[in-house]
Amino acid sequence: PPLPQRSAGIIGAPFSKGQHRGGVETGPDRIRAAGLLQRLQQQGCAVKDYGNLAFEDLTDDEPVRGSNRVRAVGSANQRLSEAVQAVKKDGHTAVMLGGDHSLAIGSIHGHSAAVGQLSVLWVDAHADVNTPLTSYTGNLHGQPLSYLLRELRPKVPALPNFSWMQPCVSARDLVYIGLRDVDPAEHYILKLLGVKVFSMSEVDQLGVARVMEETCDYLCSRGKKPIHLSYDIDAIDPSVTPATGTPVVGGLTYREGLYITEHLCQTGLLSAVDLVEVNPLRGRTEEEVRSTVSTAVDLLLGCFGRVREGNHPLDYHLPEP
Ligand code: Z70
Ligand code: MN
Ligand code: MN
Ligand code: MN
Repeated sequence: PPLPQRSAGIIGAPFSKGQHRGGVETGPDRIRAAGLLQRLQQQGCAVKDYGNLAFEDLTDDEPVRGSNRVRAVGSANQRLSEAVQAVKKDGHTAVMLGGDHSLAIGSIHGHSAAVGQLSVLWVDAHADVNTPLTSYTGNLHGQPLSYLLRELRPKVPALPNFSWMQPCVSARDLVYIGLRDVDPAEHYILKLLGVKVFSMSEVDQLGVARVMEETCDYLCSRGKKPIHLSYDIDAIDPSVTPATGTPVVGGLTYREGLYITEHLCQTGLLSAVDLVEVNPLRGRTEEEVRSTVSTAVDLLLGCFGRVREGNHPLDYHLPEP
Protein backbone atom coordinates (compact mmCIF):
# COMPACT_ATOMS: atom_id res chain seq x y z
CA PRO A 1 0.00 0.00 0.00
CA PRO A 2 1.13 3.60 -0.53
CA LEU A 3 2.70 5.15 2.55
CA PRO A 4 0.48 7.53 4.51
CA GLN A 5 1.99 11.02 4.32
CA ARG A 6 2.53 12.05 7.91
CA SER A 7 5.13 14.02 9.75
CA ALA A 8 6.98 13.05 12.91
CA GLY A 9 7.93 15.55 15.62
CA ILE A 10 10.63 13.95 17.74
CA ILE A 11 11.29 14.81 21.38
CA GLY A 12 14.19 13.25 23.26
CA ALA A 13 13.53 12.80 26.99
CA PRO A 14 16.82 11.69 28.59
CA PHE A 15 15.31 11.02 32.01
CA SER A 16 15.87 8.07 34.35
CA LYS A 17 14.65 9.12 37.82
CA GLY A 18 11.40 7.16 37.58
CA GLN A 19 13.50 4.10 38.42
CA HIS A 20 16.93 3.43 39.90
CA ARG A 21 19.05 2.05 37.04
CA GLY A 22 21.33 4.48 35.26
CA GLY A 23 21.64 4.41 31.48
CA VAL A 24 18.04 4.72 30.28
CA GLU A 25 18.65 8.48 29.88
CA THR A 26 21.01 7.62 26.98
CA GLY A 27 18.17 5.93 25.07
CA PRO A 28 17.15 8.92 22.92
CA ASP A 29 20.66 9.52 21.54
CA ARG A 30 21.23 5.81 20.84
CA ILE A 31 17.94 5.55 18.98
CA ARG A 32 18.82 8.63 16.91
CA ALA A 33 22.34 7.28 16.28
CA ALA A 34 20.79 4.10 14.87
CA GLY A 35 19.40 6.24 12.04
CA LEU A 36 15.79 6.84 13.08
CA LEU A 37 15.47 10.26 11.45
CA GLN A 38 17.14 9.31 8.17
CA ARG A 39 15.12 6.12 7.86
CA LEU A 40 11.84 7.93 8.52
CA GLN A 41 12.78 10.46 5.83
CA GLN A 42 13.76 7.67 3.41
CA GLN A 43 10.29 6.19 3.77
CA GLY A 44 8.67 9.51 2.84
CA CYS A 45 7.95 10.83 6.31
CA ALA A 46 8.72 14.48 7.06
CA VAL A 47 10.68 14.76 10.31
CA LYS A 48 11.32 17.59 12.72
CA ASP A 49 13.70 16.87 15.59
CA TYR A 50 12.90 19.07 18.60
CA GLY A 51 16.08 17.86 20.30
CA ASN A 52 16.50 16.61 23.86
CA LEU A 53 14.71 18.22 26.77
CA ALA A 54 16.86 19.57 29.60
CA PHE A 55 15.64 18.61 33.05
CA GLU A 56 16.11 20.37 36.38
CA ASP A 57 18.62 18.84 38.77
CA LEU A 58 16.73 18.80 42.08
CA THR A 59 19.03 18.37 45.07
CA ASP A 60 16.38 18.08 47.80
CA ASP A 61 14.08 15.30 46.61
CA GLU A 62 13.45 13.05 49.61
CA PRO A 63 11.00 10.12 49.20
CA VAL A 64 7.32 11.04 49.49
CA ARG A 65 5.07 8.33 50.96
CA GLY A 66 7.63 5.71 49.94
CA SER A 67 8.04 6.92 46.36
CA ASN A 68 11.38 8.10 45.01
CA ARG A 69 12.34 11.29 43.11
CA VAL A 70 8.76 12.50 43.05
CA ARG A 71 9.71 16.17 42.58
CA ALA A 72 12.13 15.42 39.73
CA VAL A 73 9.52 13.24 37.99
CA GLY A 74 6.81 15.89 38.43
CA SER A 75 9.02 18.68 37.11
CA ALA A 76 10.38 16.67 34.15
CA ASN A 77 6.89 15.67 33.10
CA GLN A 78 5.62 19.24 33.25
CA ARG A 79 8.34 20.21 30.73
CA LEU A 80 7.56 17.18 28.58
CA SER A 81 3.84 17.96 28.59
CA GLU A 82 4.55 21.46 27.27
CA ALA A 83 6.91 20.08 24.62
CA VAL A 84 4.35 17.54 23.39
CA GLN A 85 1.68 20.26 23.23
CA ALA A 86 4.00 22.36 21.04
CA VAL A 87 4.69 19.40 18.70
CA LYS A 88 0.96 18.67 18.35
CA LYS A 89 0.20 22.37 17.70
CA ASP A 90 2.83 22.23 14.90
CA GLY A 91 0.74 19.44 13.35
CA HIS A 92 3.07 16.47 13.80
CA THR A 93 2.59 13.00 15.17
CA ALA A 94 4.51 13.31 18.42
CA VAL A 95 7.33 10.82 19.09
CA MET A 96 8.72 10.79 22.63
CA LEU A 97 11.98 8.87 22.98
CA GLY A 98 12.64 7.88 26.62
CA GLY A 99 13.87 7.62 29.15
CA ASP A 100 11.86 5.61 31.64
CA HIS A 101 8.09 5.06 31.53
CA SER A 102 7.26 7.71 34.16
CA LEU A 103 7.53 10.04 31.14
CA ALA A 104 4.16 8.82 29.90
CA ILE A 105 2.61 11.15 32.49
CA GLY A 106 3.75 14.27 30.65
CA SER A 107 3.51 12.80 27.18
CA ILE A 108 -0.11 11.68 27.54
CA HIS A 109 -1.08 14.79 29.51
CA GLY A 110 0.40 17.07 26.84
CA HIS A 111 -1.15 15.08 24.01
CA SER A 112 -4.58 15.27 25.65
CA ALA A 113 -4.19 18.97 26.43
CA ALA A 114 -3.54 19.60 22.72
CA VAL A 115 -6.12 17.34 21.04
CA GLY A 116 -8.74 16.40 23.70
CA GLN A 117 -9.97 12.94 24.62
CA LEU A 118 -7.59 10.11 23.67
CA SER A 119 -7.54 6.37 23.26
CA VAL A 120 -4.43 4.92 24.93
CA LEU A 121 -2.75 1.67 23.90
CA TRP A 122 -0.21 0.58 26.52
CA VAL A 123 2.17 -2.12 25.25
CA ASP A 124 4.21 -3.39 28.18
CA ALA A 125 5.16 -6.43 30.28
CA HIS A 126 3.99 -4.33 33.27
CA ALA A 127 0.74 -2.56 34.07
CA ASP A 128 2.40 0.62 35.47
CA VAL A 129 -0.77 1.42 37.42
CA ASN A 130 0.49 1.27 41.02
CA THR A 131 -0.49 4.22 43.19
CA PRO A 132 2.19 5.62 45.51
CA LEU A 133 0.36 3.74 48.26
CA THR A 134 0.42 0.31 46.54
CA SER A 135 3.93 0.38 45.02
CA TYR A 136 6.40 -2.17 46.43
CA THR A 137 9.37 -0.47 44.80
CA GLY A 138 8.63 3.26 45.13
CA ASN A 139 9.57 3.64 41.45
CA LEU A 140 7.42 6.16 39.59
CA HIS A 141 7.85 4.30 36.26
CA GLY A 142 5.58 1.64 37.78
CA GLN A 143 2.89 4.28 38.53
CA PRO A 144 2.17 6.59 35.56
CA LEU A 145 -1.33 5.31 34.82
CA SER A 146 -2.46 5.88 38.41
CA TYR A 147 -1.92 9.63 37.85
CA LEU A 148 -3.49 9.60 34.38
CA LEU A 149 -6.68 7.60 35.06
CA ARG A 150 -9.68 9.69 36.15
CA GLU A 151 -11.17 6.78 38.10
CA LEU A 152 -8.09 6.55 40.36
CA ARG A 153 -7.99 10.21 41.36
CA PRO A 154 -9.56 9.52 44.82
CA LYS A 155 -6.85 6.90 45.49
CA VAL A 156 -3.80 9.03 44.64
CA PRO A 157 -2.37 11.50 47.19
CA ALA A 158 -1.32 15.01 46.20
CA LEU A 159 2.41 15.00 45.41
CA PRO A 160 4.95 17.83 45.16
CA ASN A 161 5.46 19.12 41.57
CA PHE A 162 2.35 17.32 40.31
CA SER A 163 -0.17 20.16 40.81
CA TRP A 164 0.17 21.19 37.11
CA MET A 165 -1.58 17.99 35.98
CA GLN A 166 -5.03 16.43 36.20
CA PRO A 167 -6.08 12.90 35.22
CA CYS A 168 -7.13 12.97 31.55
CA VAL A 169 -7.73 9.31 30.55
CA SER A 170 -10.87 7.24 31.21
CA ALA A 171 -10.42 3.56 32.04
CA ARG A 172 -12.69 2.59 29.12
CA ASP A 173 -10.30 4.35 26.69
CA LEU A 174 -7.29 2.27 27.75
CA VAL A 175 -6.13 -1.08 26.32
CA TYR A 176 -3.10 -3.08 27.42
CA ILE A 177 -1.14 -5.59 25.33
CA GLY A 178 1.70 -7.80 26.52
CA LEU A 179 1.18 -7.95 30.31
CA ARG A 180 2.99 -10.73 32.18
CA ASP A 181 4.36 -9.15 35.37
CA VAL A 182 1.48 -7.49 37.25
CA ASP A 183 1.48 -6.74 40.99
CA PRO A 184 -1.56 -7.89 43.06
CA ALA A 185 -2.80 -4.32 43.68
CA GLU A 186 -2.44 -3.56 39.97
CA HIS A 187 -4.43 -6.68 39.05
CA TYR A 188 -7.13 -5.61 41.52
CA ILE A 189 -7.26 -2.12 39.97
CA LEU A 190 -7.55 -3.48 36.40
CA LYS A 191 -10.45 -5.75 37.42
CA LEU A 192 -12.12 -3.02 39.51
CA LEU A 193 -12.04 -0.53 36.63
CA GLY A 194 -12.86 -3.15 33.97
CA VAL A 195 -9.82 -2.24 31.87
CA LYS A 196 -9.44 -4.10 28.56
CA VAL A 197 -6.32 -6.29 28.85
CA PHE A 198 -4.68 -8.56 26.30
CA SER A 199 -2.06 -10.21 28.49
CA MET A 200 0.48 -12.59 26.94
CA SER A 201 -2.10 -15.35 27.59
CA GLU A 202 -4.57 -13.64 25.25
CA VAL A 203 -1.83 -13.08 22.66
CA ASP A 204 -1.17 -16.85 22.85
CA GLN A 205 -4.86 -17.71 22.69
CA LEU A 206 -6.05 -15.30 20.00
CA GLY A 207 -2.92 -14.41 18.04
CA VAL A 208 -1.74 -10.87 17.54
CA ALA A 209 -3.94 -10.21 14.47
CA ARG A 210 -7.14 -10.89 16.39
CA VAL A 211 -5.81 -8.95 19.40
CA MET A 212 -5.30 -5.90 17.17
CA GLU A 213 -8.72 -6.27 15.50
CA GLU A 214 -10.37 -6.40 18.92
CA THR A 215 -8.21 -3.55 20.24
CA CYS A 216 -9.18 -1.25 17.39
CA ASP A 217 -12.86 -2.28 17.49
CA TYR A 218 -12.92 -1.63 21.23
CA LEU A 219 -11.15 1.73 21.06
CA CYS A 220 -13.20 2.92 18.08
CA SER A 221 -16.56 1.77 19.47
CA ARG A 222 -17.07 5.12 21.23
CA GLY A 223 -15.90 7.31 18.35
CA LYS A 224 -12.64 7.72 16.51
CA LYS A 225 -10.46 9.49 19.04
CA PRO A 226 -6.76 10.15 18.43
CA ILE A 227 -4.64 7.20 19.63
CA HIS A 228 -1.69 7.51 22.00
CA LEU A 229 0.64 4.49 21.77
CA SER A 230 2.86 4.06 24.82
CA TYR A 231 5.37 1.34 23.92
CA ASP A 232 7.65 -0.04 26.63
CA ILE A 233 10.44 -1.97 24.92
CA ASP A 234 10.21 -4.62 27.67
CA ALA A 235 6.92 -5.77 26.11
CA ILE A 236 9.12 -7.53 23.54
CA ASP A 237 10.83 -10.75 24.58
CA PRO A 238 14.24 -10.20 26.20
CA SER A 239 15.80 -12.58 23.66
CA VAL A 240 15.23 -9.72 21.17
CA THR A 241 15.37 -6.61 23.41
CA PRO A 242 17.54 -7.50 26.43
CA ALA A 243 18.89 -3.96 27.01
CA THR A 244 16.14 -2.77 29.34
CA GLY A 245 15.85 -2.30 33.10
CA THR A 246 13.33 -5.04 33.90
CA PRO A 247 13.45 -7.86 31.33
CA VAL A 248 10.62 -10.42 31.76
CA VAL A 249 10.67 -13.78 29.96
CA GLY A 250 7.79 -14.80 27.69
CA GLY A 251 7.27 -11.56 25.77
CA LEU A 252 6.07 -10.54 22.32
CA THR A 253 8.12 -11.79 19.40
CA TYR A 254 9.74 -9.23 17.11
CA ARG A 255 7.02 -10.00 14.55
CA GLU A 256 4.14 -9.58 17.03
CA GLY A 257 5.63 -6.35 18.33
CA LEU A 258 5.97 -4.95 14.83
CA TYR A 259 2.50 -6.09 13.77
CA ILE A 260 1.00 -3.92 16.53
CA THR A 261 2.62 -0.81 15.02
CA GLU A 262 1.70 -1.72 11.42
CA HIS A 263 -1.94 -2.26 12.34
CA LEU A 264 -2.18 0.92 14.42
CA CYS A 265 -0.66 2.99 11.62
CA GLN A 266 -3.33 1.70 9.23
CA THR A 267 -6.09 3.10 11.48
CA GLY A 268 -4.93 6.61 10.54
CA LEU A 269 -5.63 7.65 14.15
CA LEU A 270 -2.13 7.33 15.62
CA SER A 271 -1.37 10.79 16.99
CA ALA A 272 1.50 10.26 19.48
CA VAL A 273 3.97 7.51 20.32
CA ASP A 274 6.22 6.90 23.33
CA LEU A 275 9.17 4.52 22.97
CA VAL A 276 10.60 4.00 26.45
CA GLU A 277 12.87 1.90 28.68
CA VAL A 278 15.67 1.27 26.15
CA ASN A 279 18.71 1.12 28.45
CA PRO A 280 21.97 0.70 26.50
CA LEU A 281 23.89 0.13 29.76
CA ARG A 282 21.81 -2.99 30.49
CA GLY A 283 23.04 -4.90 27.45
CA ARG A 284 25.73 -7.47 28.35
CA THR A 285 27.23 -7.23 24.87
CA GLU A 286 27.24 -4.65 22.10
CA GLU A 287 25.09 -7.04 20.05
CA GLU A 288 22.42 -7.03 22.79
CA VAL A 289 22.36 -3.24 22.70
CA ARG A 290 22.27 -3.18 18.90
CA SER A 291 19.37 -5.65 18.77
CA THR A 292 17.37 -3.67 21.35
CA VAL A 293 17.93 -0.27 19.71
CA SER A 294 17.35 -1.59 16.20
CA THR A 295 14.04 -3.14 17.30
CA ALA A 296 13.01 0.20 18.82
CA VAL A 297 13.75 1.92 15.49
CA ASP A 298 11.79 -0.71 13.54
CA LEU A 299 8.77 -0.27 15.83
CA LEU A 300 8.82 3.48 15.19
CA LEU A 301 9.17 2.98 11.42
CA GLY A 302 6.12 0.70 11.62
CA CYS A 303 4.19 3.51 13.30
CA PHE A 304 4.90 5.72 10.25
CA GLY A 305 3.80 3.35 7.52
CA ARG A 306 6.65 0.93 6.91
CA VAL A 307 5.29 -2.53 6.06
CA ARG A 308 7.16 -5.75 5.61
CA GLU A 309 5.69 -6.50 2.17
CA GLY A 310 7.80 -3.60 0.86
CA ASN A 311 7.20 0.10 0.38
CA HIS A 312 7.47 2.73 -2.37
CA PRO A 313 6.89 6.48 -2.52
CA LEU A 314 3.48 7.67 -3.77
CA ASP A 315 5.16 9.45 -6.71
CA TYR A 316 7.37 6.52 -7.75
CA HIS A 317 7.86 6.17 -11.54
CA LEU A 318 9.59 3.33 -13.36
CA PRO A 319 12.60 4.60 -15.33
CA GLU A 320 11.98 4.71 -19.11
CA PRO A 321 14.44 2.77 -21.26
C1 Z70 B 1 6.67 -2.90 39.35
C2 Z70 B 1 6.74 -1.56 40.06
C3 Z70 B 1 8.15 -1.73 35.98
C4 Z70 B 1 9.07 -1.29 34.08
C5 Z70 B 1 9.35 -2.31 35.93
C6 Z70 B 1 7.52 -2.90 38.08
C7 Z70 B 1 7.18 -1.79 37.11
N1 Z70 B 1 5.30 -3.26 39.07
N2 Z70 B 1 7.99 -1.08 34.82
N3 Z70 B 1 9.90 -2.03 34.74
N4 Z70 B 1 9.28 -0.83 32.84
O1 Z70 B 1 7.84 -1.12 40.35
O2 Z70 B 1 5.71 -0.95 40.31
MN1 MN C 1 6.35 0.44 31.42
MN1 MN D 1 7.65 -2.51 31.53
MN1 MN E 1 -8.43 -2.68 13.04
